[in-house]
Amino acid sequence: MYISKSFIPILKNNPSEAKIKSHQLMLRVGMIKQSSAGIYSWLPLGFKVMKKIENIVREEQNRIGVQEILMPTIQSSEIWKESGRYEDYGEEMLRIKDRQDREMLYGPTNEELVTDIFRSSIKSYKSLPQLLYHIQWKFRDEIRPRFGIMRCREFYMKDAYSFDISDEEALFSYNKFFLSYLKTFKRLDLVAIPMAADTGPIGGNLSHEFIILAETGESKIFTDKRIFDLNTDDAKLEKKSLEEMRKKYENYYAVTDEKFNKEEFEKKVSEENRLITKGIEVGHIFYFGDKYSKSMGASVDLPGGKKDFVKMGSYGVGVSRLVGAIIEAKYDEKNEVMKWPISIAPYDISIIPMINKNDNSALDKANNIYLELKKNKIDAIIDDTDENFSSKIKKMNLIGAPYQIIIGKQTEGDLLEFKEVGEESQKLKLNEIIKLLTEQKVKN
Ligand code: 5CA
Repeated sequence: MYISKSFIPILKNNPSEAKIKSHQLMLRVGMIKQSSAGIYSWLPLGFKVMKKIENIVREEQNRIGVQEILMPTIQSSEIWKESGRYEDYGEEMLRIKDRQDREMLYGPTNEELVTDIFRSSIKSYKSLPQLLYHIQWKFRDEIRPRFGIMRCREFYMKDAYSFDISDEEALFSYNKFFLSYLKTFKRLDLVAIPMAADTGPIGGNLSHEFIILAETGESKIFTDKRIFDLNTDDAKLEKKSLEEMRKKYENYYAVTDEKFNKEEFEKKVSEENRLITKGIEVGHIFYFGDKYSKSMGASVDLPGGKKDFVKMGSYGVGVSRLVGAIIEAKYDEKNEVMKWPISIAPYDISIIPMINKNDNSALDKANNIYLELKKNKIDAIIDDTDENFSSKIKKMNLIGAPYQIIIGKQTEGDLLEFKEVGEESQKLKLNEIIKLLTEQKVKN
């Protein structure tokens, strides 16, 4: 991409309405544009990052055997009346009437709709488990939308649903998602901690929020620091192994404020291991047994001829929120430097030529490098404008490609000034840069 042709509307200064750094950067660098309170358009840079996050989330869902579907955003009120949530959901639900005066709504979540899909086709325990997911826009008429896309009204979510024959099997499904979430967030270069949490309007009595630490987060958390040292390396996609993995995490105290108990915290966690801080909820998983299957009549035939209601769970990832959460974790606000993890960066590398009047040699060189990178599937952004060098650097630091090639005084022959953002620059040949980036991309 050439800066001169791009739609990346960068602002000179931080927008005053943004209170947290992710919101500041996203507006500053033109990733999003507000269209009304809590509703945003995604511009090329923001959209590109979100799509890459979506893809990682999708790959990790597929890896544990969840099947992708796509349900609509607009739902009929009837199924919500069956479950009893039409009234319970309250003002957060956007209610709409169609021309026949039928009550419709913009889905805030999909337990009812997916249960309706399930019950129309699956009749026997032999077809279980069923694991389904979709990635779709949701609408919640939040009373106080804030912090840009972090708490907005229209947002992009991956929501998955599991259907099982028994509690035991359902917990196996729950644990698969537990592991899958840890792996997903790790690929996004985030440390997300599973914390015991309240279930709110979704229901049930088992639930974990996946939280990343951030001063600007809205969730207050109480945890044992040692939970940060755990990993999932030895977990296999088998019942026993997954149980052990979850136990390993649950051994350490980690709760959100709704579940906080001071006495228990102080008893279980020695003083030097206590951490009380704030975080951002990027995922949330729930087990609620037959809450929806019973009220909506979703049952299957059991082996002995009897019938029973299926046991269900639901599993959400805030795909659009993750864009902001990653910025909160990675953006150096003081120096105005963003470094996206290579797995989701809008561009792999930026090329910054120092262009002098009446001399096109730096731009020509930059162009050739750009084409060579493209041939090698490395996505570069090149600043072909005639702005001064320091504003070019500033701009690229905000856009946040994790690597830079600077073509200026330091460039001698085929040795290029190459820099990983935040590190010292070094002199490398183009083929060495290609090799390094290709390795990084494969690894991530
Ligand atoms: N049906 C369940 C699981 S699929 C559900 O809706 N869970 S949830 O309410 O916890 O939402 C899942 C994730 O969506 C949250 O963890 C959060 O990351 C994201 N999310 C929820 N509300 C908002 C919002 N107002 N703005 C941005 N992201 C949100």
